[in-house]
Parts: sequence; C-alpha cells; structure tokens
Amino acid sequence: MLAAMLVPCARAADLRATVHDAQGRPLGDAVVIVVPQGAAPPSPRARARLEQVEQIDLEFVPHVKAIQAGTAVSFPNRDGVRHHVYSFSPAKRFELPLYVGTPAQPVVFDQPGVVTIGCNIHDWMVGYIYVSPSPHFATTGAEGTALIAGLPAGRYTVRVWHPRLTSDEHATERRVELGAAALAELGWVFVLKPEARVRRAPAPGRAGRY
Ligand SMILES: [Cu+2]
Repeated sequence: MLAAMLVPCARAADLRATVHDAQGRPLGDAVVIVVPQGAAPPSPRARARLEQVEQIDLEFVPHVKAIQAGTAVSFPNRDGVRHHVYSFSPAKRFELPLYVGTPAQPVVFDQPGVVTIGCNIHDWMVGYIYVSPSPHFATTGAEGTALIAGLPAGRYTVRVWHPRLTSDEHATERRVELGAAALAELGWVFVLKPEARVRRAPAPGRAGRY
C-alpha cells in the first residue's frame, strides 16, 4: 500500500460532488474546483485547447462554462442576428463588436476568476466563464452532480461556485484527503439568490424581430 502511495498518479482517486438548493432540488451549473493543498505539483499548463461558448436562440450556451486559466474560448454566433459580446469583469475585460458567425480571434482567459459575459444588443443575455486556477474541476449537470476523475492521491481543498451563491465561494471550502483508487463523495446545500435576469428571451420563433 505504502509503495503505491509513493508513486504519484499510480492509482488515481475520483471525487463525486453533489449540490442541492435549500428546497432539496439538484443544482446544475455549479462549478466544483479541486485544488491540491500545500506544495502543489506543477500544474500542467492549460492544454492548448480551444473551448467555445455559443449563442443559440439568444442565450449563451452553456450558461456556465468552466475552463482552466490559459484556455482560449471562441464565441460562435448560431443565431441569424448579430451579437455584441462583452465583459467588464476584472478577470477579463473584452469586447467582440457586432458579429455574425465566429469571430476570427478567440479570447484567452489567463487570470483565474469569474467572468460575466453579456450582449450589448440583447440585455437579458448573461453567461459566466469560471476561470479555474487548478486543472481539476467539473460543472454539475441538471442532476446536480459532478465527477472529477483521475486525481492523484493527496490532500485537496474543494470549493463550489454558482452564479446565485449568496456567499463568497471560499466560504464553501472543504478539505479532503484522497487515498489511491478511492471514490470520495462530498455534498453541498445552498440558499440561492433569486434568478437575476433582466427579462426573458423571446420565444426562439420570434428571434428575427431583434
Ligand atoms: Cu445578442
């Protein structure tokens, strides 16, 4: 057993996170971030990956996108109308002036933090890019669970971010020690802010009017 523990990555552990709201409903779009404690092994640079956040039926898809710091994201517009995507968030200010199709240059997110994105034309459009300092993260699906697989045995802090959290994400922190080839389960229950959308998107069939 001890020998196995001394060989990094020999047998990885998995972490399953479950998130519910105060009414007991599973919560999707929650980002679970797993950060190695202490002397972190050198974090692999974000693979030179290109991720995307689409605009479909006048909404950002996905509504919450988690990436590792250093990742580039493109913003393909799948609608028949122009969008003007921007963010004023300190972690990344950018602007993609009115466009159709896919802007030529993806946006690189190199600073960890939450980046709120909007559209100048359709002010109900809101989305979030969570830029993780750690390569280990996942987003919960509609069933409220996220699996972070392949974690080297060791100690971690685990925290959760969601756009409707009422507290700072660091207040959600838990510490966990993962053995080799183990499955750890952690659960959170959150009281949430009401959904703060300015107004709903019109039905997709009416999109041509905007
Ligand atoms: Cu728009």
